[in-house]
Amino acid sequence: MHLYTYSPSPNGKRVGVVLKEKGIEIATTEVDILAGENLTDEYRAKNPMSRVPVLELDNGFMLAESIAISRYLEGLHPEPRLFGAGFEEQAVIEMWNRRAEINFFLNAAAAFRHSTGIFQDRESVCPEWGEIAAELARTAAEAFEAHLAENEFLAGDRFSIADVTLGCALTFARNTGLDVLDNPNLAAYFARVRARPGFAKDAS
Ligand SMILES: N[C@@H](CCC(=O)N[C@@H](CS)C(=O)NCC(=O)O)C(=O)O
Repeated sequence: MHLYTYSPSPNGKRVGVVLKEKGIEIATTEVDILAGENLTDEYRAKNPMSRVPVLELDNGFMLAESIAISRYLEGLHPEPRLFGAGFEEQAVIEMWNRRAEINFFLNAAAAFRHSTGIFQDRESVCPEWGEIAAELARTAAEAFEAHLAENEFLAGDRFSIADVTLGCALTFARNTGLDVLDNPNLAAYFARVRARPGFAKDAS
């Protein structure tokens, strides 16, 4: 297997956290998305969406999407179980992962991309959309804040892939100036998540 990623990016981090949690090491090529290395024909042949990360499997198949990659890694290395054990637990984890990704992570990313224009070489930029997305991310953070008053992790008392997503998204939001850690339950949760082996220093 070979991983193509940009480790500092939030989706690069999601896979990085999963690898660390499971104690897996994979040969890795860093693709500098800031320098546009993901926009070349050579990279697009690996992923037509031109995004990182991509996991090249031993049979040559190019597996993109950080959650798909994480599921594949869980298949190879089941412990610790990040996607849940039975169908009921798996369904609850899936629900929280999608909420973390769709309601918070994607809005935090849009807020950054559209308020800074960092990728104006490859996409249209709409600063007003950046402001709206930041507001949507803050609203989502309030829903997580209420849920975390009663729960240690998103899907209950066990760390899961949903926490990998929200932990990486909160790190990204904090690093890009979207402050939602004034929510006390969310701040305490963030500290718990970042104490995990997967979030050790170089994954942050
Ligand atoms: N849904 C994809 C999203 C991948 C994605 O958006 N990756 C970002 C880095 S976090 C990227 O490659 N950005 C480069 C660009 O937009 O040109 C996943 O989960 O892997």
